[in-house]
Amino acid sequence: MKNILLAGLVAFWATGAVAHSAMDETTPAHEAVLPEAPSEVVMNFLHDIRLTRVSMTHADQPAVDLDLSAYKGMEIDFTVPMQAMGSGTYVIDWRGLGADGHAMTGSFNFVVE
Ligand SMILES: [Cu+2]
Repeated sequence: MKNILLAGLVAFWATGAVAHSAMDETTPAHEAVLPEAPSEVVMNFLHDIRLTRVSMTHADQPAVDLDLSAYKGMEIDFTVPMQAMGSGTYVIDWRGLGADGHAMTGSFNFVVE
């Protein structure tokens, strides 16, 4: 009985997480091709979120965490400085918590020529 209840709860959480299509848009846009690397990334969400970690991977470099110290609480739009590292593909991975406590993660990428 306990296992059935647990399975039901896990299914509920999974469905809840999927129901949040959290990201509205990003700048640079996902899969954008840019002539120069930007100095910041902008992430616009559909609902307030507390970002807990944003990391950037450039080409073959190890991931580096971006500075979220300007944001302490729930926000809907984030502008996060990033260090330009030349041409190649940049992958931004983010994770955070929604207002109801659901963990959310996502990723977008762009290319600098
Ligand atoms: Cu939720």
